[in-house]
Amino acid sequence: MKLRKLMTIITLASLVLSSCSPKAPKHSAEAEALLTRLGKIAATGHHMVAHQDDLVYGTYWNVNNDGTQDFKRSDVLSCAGDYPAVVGFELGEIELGGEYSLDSVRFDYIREASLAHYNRGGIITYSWHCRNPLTGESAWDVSSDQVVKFILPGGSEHEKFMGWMDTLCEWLLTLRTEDGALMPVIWRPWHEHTGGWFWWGVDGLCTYEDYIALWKMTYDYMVGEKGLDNLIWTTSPDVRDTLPVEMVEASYPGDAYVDILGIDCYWWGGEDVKAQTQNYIYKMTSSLEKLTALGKKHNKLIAVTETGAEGIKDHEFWTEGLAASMEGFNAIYALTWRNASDPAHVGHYFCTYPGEASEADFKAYTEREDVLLLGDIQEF
Ligand code: BMA
Repeated sequence: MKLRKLMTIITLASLVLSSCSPKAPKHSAEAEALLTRLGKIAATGHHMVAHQDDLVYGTYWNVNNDGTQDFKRSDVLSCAGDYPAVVGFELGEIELGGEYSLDSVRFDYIREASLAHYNRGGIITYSWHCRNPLTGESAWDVSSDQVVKFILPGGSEHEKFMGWMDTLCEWLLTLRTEDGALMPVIWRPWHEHTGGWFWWGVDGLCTYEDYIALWKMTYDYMVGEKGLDNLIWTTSPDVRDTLPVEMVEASYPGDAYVDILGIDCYWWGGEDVKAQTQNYIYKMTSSLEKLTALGKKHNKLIAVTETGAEGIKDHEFWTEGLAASMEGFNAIYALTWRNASDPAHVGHYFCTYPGEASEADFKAYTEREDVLLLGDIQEF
């Protein structure tokens, strides 16, 4: 009798405990539906084409000077005949409360373009190169290794930073679909934290504990305080030479705070472009192998949250580099970075555009069965 009573107490206690430690972030019905959709895509082993800022500018155009602002133009559409399935936008400097992002895109246009893409059946992801709250300089200002400490509760910049968070959240709360629901978004804060180039990097700029505290504070404020349960929380460490798993695990906020495990992995430099592509394939495949194992361990989807080759020196990068790297994995998308349009960033493009040397190869890549453009994901 006594033993049975004890067993009942233990069972009840473990039930209470497990309900206290959720295995995923809190989600609205729309966010949950997006996750289900992403899970179905993952199961096919196919991956979605994704491009940063695709609907607001391209190498030779910018919606600022476009006249119509109907968000129909896209370098991917011009070259592949359809939009990317996933479009990324950058919210850097939203925290300052101004009209323009750090890349000179009006936040109003980001909202409208996001909703236009969502209404076409597409998927949206946001990154945030948040300014350094200690100095007011850019996200790349790493002059202090105390910034994260200063903005955590009790820190001297906590209030100021929470004001920034509030400004960000108020803007995100305006992302309403026609029926009034918050548009679901793949949300990728505090990215490339395995590096030492953003003030939140764990490579010398903040401790693992402080990084985790920053992530949880961000989550608790956005979801708990502001009710932004439309976000799909996504980590995106830089892979460096190959994914630094120990670093990634040591800075992991926990299953209750993360939905997707991503990686940022680029093709960089080198005279011998084909050798560089082989190096890229190694970085991608070795990292994706490790990410797959982490995904299984934590029961999370995986993605390539940023990739590409600046200036696309290897004109077969798409089929020989990217497609070859993604094959055999279940990463849901590969997001190529932006095609900058301003004169200060000539050559800063990561996707093709009409007349660019890798255009034909890009088209061939998007025509592969395992590569999904916007039209291809409508069945999911
Ligand atoms: C970087 C570069 C910058 C840009 C930033 C945020 O990788 O493209 O020019 O300001 O992303 O979009």
